[in-house]
Amino acid sequence: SSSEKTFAMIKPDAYLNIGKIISMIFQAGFKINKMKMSRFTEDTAGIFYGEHKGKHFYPTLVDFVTSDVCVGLELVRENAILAWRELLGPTNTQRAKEEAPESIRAQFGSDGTRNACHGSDSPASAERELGIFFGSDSVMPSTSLQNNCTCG
Ligand code: YYY
Ligand code: MG
Repeated sequence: SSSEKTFAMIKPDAYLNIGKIISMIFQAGFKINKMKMSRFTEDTAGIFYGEHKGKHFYPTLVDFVTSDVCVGLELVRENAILAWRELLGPTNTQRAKEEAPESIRAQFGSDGTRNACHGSDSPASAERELGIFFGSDSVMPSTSLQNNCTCG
């Protein structure tokens, strides 16, 4: 089947482990098509995590994700969305440690909120999240820059 895109994001707690995480990404056969380091404003974090507004953990989540820089990546692979979520492991770090000790969240997360990385959960989420993090073509058309990495 054909290749798929997903949005992956290294959260502020995993910043120091970025090298190891990127190695795992290549090891798993992904191509990194885009990568950008940026800090969320509260407003943009609210849009990004809009589906969680009103939940008990929402304020903690927004505080955390705006606390420092994140590194967003556009990953390309066959079944990229599922494959990246598989590499992430369960949302809760403790559960990840028990059920998937090799996973990114097991190795680099620290609790239920500080869980090292994000991954889109569907093609629609991937499109939406990539648009939020990397911006839209109306400001800087992607054709004005080359994006043709052939490594990895
Ligand atoms: O998609 P995923 O990141 O695995 O989980 P979501 O249910 O979408 O939650 C987004 C984000 O919110 C999660 O990565 C950590 C945080 N969170 C939390 O702090 N407490 C919870 N009980 C559930 C989620
Ligand atoms: Mg989610």
